[in-house]
Amino acid sequence: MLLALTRAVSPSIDRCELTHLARTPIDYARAVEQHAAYERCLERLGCRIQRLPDAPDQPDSVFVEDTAVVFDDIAVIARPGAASRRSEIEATVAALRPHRRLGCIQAPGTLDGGDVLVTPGRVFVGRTARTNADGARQLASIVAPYGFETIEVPVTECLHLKSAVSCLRQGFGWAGSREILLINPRWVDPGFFAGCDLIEVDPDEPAAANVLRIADTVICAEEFPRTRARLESYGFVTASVPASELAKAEGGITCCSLVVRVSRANERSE
Ligand code: CIR
Repeated sequence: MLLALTRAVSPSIDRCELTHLARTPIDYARAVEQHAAYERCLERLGCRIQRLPDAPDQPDSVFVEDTAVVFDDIAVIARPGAASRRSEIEATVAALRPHRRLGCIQAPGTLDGGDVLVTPGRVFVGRTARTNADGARQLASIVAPYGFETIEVPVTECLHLKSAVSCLRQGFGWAGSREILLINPRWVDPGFFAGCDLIEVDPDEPAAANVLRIADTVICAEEFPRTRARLESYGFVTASVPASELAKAEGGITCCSLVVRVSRANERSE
């Protein structure tokens, strides 16, 4: 069973952190509607939604992805690079504790979940304004015992690594078990992903690389139809959700959930 942790859009979203975008007005009601459509899409694809408690005073709290990285055997609680976001982790700790052993990134390390791309056996960590060398090193040592090699990837043109590259398929690619990634090669150097098959976003849709794979379906932002059509031409099953309002807060499709594979035993004990 897949559990998707989500969190309501905060009414203070207009005070969100911004790094690469200029501040433009966010239509709160529309953002709430779009977020509800996102949750419905996750449900349709088989996820059970668990909403974390509302956090009206935490402008960026809808972007739960940044608060943790979930593996099959452990979850790593992040230490967000933006100080304004650090208190968001408490709700994530409480929600993940029943399902995973927890590791934690400690000061002076910083790490945002949006900077971590997990593939079988390899974890790519974006080195950004949010994730520092110490945070990346701590993550590497927490996950090494579980068989993961960690690869640091410099990212400069966008907020997070996963703004520039995300997973389309894990483990069962076109050539045996190669990974297939969706990438904007202008935002991150494809050379770091040797051994993976890469599909590029449409050049007119630079922000389209952030997609979320649930089971066999790739959820894309409605605003990027060309990249979605490109994925379908490669045989991917896709779904789309409107994501224009949260994009003004520099959020994408992966950012609004933390997906946790939950065992039936845990399901019963909840
Ligand atoms: C921030 O700057 O932290 C938020 N305004 C956007 C975070 C988006 N999260 C993500 O890409 N994982």
